[in-house]
Amino acid sequence: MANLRQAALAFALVALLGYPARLKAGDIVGKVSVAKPDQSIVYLETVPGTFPAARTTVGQRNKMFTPFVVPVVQGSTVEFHNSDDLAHNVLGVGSDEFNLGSFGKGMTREHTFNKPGQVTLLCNVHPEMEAHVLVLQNPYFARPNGNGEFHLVNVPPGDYVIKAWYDRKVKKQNVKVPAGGSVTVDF
Ligand SMILES: [Cu+2]
Repeated sequence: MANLRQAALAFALVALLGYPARLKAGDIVGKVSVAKPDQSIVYLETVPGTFPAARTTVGQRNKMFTPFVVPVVQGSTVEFHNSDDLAHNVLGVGSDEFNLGSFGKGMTREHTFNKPGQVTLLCNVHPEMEAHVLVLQNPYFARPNGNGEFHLVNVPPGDYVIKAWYDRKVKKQNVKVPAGGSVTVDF
C-alpha cells in the first residue's frame, strides 16, 4: 500500500533528521486595533541568533515619505528615492542622527542603520514630511493589513516580548510560541 510506504518513508526521514530534537516553528496571529493599522508594525523584541541585514526603499512622493513606518534589521541600508519635481532632504533624528542633504527628482540617497532603536525621518525643506525607521534585532516583524490583522510566521518556539509600534508609541506583551502551533496576540 502506497500510504503505508509513504508513512514508513516519513518515519525514516524523521529518524534521520533527529526529529523532534529540532522543534517545529510556530506562528503568531493577531489584530492591532488602531485608527490606521497599516501604519503600525508588530515585532519581536529579541530572538536568539544573528540575522542578515537587507536593503529596502523609502519613496518621497507628493511631499510624503512612503511607507510611514519602516522596519529594518540592524545593519540594513535604506535607499531614498525622490519622485517629486522638487528637492527633498532626509534628516534622521533619534537613535541615529544624519543629514543626507537635498536632492532632486529621480535622485537617490542611502543610509545604513547600524544603531538599534527608533529614527524619525524629516525633510528640512517640507516640515510636514515625517516617517519612522525601526531598527530591529531580527526580521520577525509584520505590517498589519487594513483591518489590523497580522501574521508572524515560522517563529522558533519559545518565550518572547512582542511589541506593537503605532503613532510613535510602543506597547508590549509577553507571548509563548508553541512548537508547530499558533498563538493569538491582540493589541
Ligand atoms: Cu521634502
